[in-house]
Amino acid sequence: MSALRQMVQRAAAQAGFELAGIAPVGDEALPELAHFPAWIAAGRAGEMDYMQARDEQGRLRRASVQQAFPWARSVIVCALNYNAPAPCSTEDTDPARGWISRYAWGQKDYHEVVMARLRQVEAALRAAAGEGPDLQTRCYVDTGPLLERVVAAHAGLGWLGKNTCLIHPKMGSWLFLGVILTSLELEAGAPLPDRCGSCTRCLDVCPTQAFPAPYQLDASRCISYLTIEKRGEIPEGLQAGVGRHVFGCDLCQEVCPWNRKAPVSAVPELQPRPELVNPALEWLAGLSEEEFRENFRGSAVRRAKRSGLRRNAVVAMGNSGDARFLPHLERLSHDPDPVIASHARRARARLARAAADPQAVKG
Ligand code: B12
Repeated sequence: MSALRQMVQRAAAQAGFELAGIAPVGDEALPELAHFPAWIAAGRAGEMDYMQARDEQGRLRRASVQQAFPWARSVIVCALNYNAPAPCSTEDTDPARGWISRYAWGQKDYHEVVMARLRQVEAALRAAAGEGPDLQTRCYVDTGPLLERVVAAHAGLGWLGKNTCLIHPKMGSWLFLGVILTSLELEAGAPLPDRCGSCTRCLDVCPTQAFPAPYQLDASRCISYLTIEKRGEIPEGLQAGVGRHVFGCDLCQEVCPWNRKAPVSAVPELQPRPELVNPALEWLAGLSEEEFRENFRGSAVRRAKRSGLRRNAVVAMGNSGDARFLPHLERLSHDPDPVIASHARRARARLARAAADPQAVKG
């Protein structure tokens, strides 16, 4: 058992993962999953319907790894560092530019980058375990019906922080996770202690008050959800809070003391494309369908679609306090896309108010 465990650790390191561990799959071993049904019932998932998938018995699939994967005995969890040597949105100065989240700056979509490495670990495991007819394995990055951070914590990869992110004492939280479910009973790791202490920086910094309490995120208010997952209108009351975040948001991680000394990633496919770090809002709002396709081919940013990215750039212009955007917003308020047009009208009104009363922008 421990020989296989060591082999998994070695294979993960060879594949380029910084951290790897093994978690059990039983409900009692993963007590945090018990919060999931209440989280769904409270509407925290917003319009992310896939989070509410149920099995034939009507049980939420994500509430139990054991029920979703009855054949599984263990789950291998691997983490890949995506930190980049580039500024944070908290160091922002130029009002004409917005912020794409750090995780999407890379040359390639992280799903592919992590999955390719997981497959290497899976192949090594299958070879070492002896390919029997009963051996089952399944790899996921994001898309499986399981809470990757919960299993990562129980594999000993870090603790679940007050911002709900997995935090490692040396690596911080700029980590992608990937999992390999297996029918093999492997020796599990032990969880690390919670080191958030009395710190509340992540909770206090959130401009949309997305944390109803420490360790809980109301995803329906999270800027990441509003700018990536939410289609159509961003609720009017949250538009100002989105600031100049045009794809995802890193604020609750940028202020985390555990990220101060986080090492930089050496993964070639995750090195930042300079044009995606703090991009010009005018560029994003003006992207044609073809330019969007060309610029974001193979990039995680594609998920927002052109319409979503332009909508977000328009909202950001309205929050910029930069009166030079007024004529752009006037033009965009007649855009053929009704979502762009309605957001541009509101953004223009916000910006005009701010231009008339600059003090209001600061508040
Ligand atoms: C849906 C999703 C989102 C949603 C919802 C996020 C969320 N917190 O749930 C949105 C779009 C908002 C989002 C945002 C981000 N995401 Co995301 N996301 C996911 C996804 C696909 C599912 C997450 C999930 O199941 N959430 C369900 C809720 C219930 O989980 P939770 O909030 O962690 O809840 C736990 C605790 O809060 C606690 N809890 C909940 N209620 C209560 C109540 C009480 C009383 C208590 C004590 C505790 C408690 O227990 C819960 C577990 O049951 C995962 C991949 C996966 N399959 O796991 C990636 C994932 C979590 N995301 C990831 C990333 C990188 C991000 C962003 C950083 C991207 C960005 N910069 O914009 C942000 C971070 C925002 C944040 N603070 O979480 C990484 C996280 C890596 C890490 N180090 O933690 C993952 C693992 C993807 C990956 N493969 O790497 N994401």
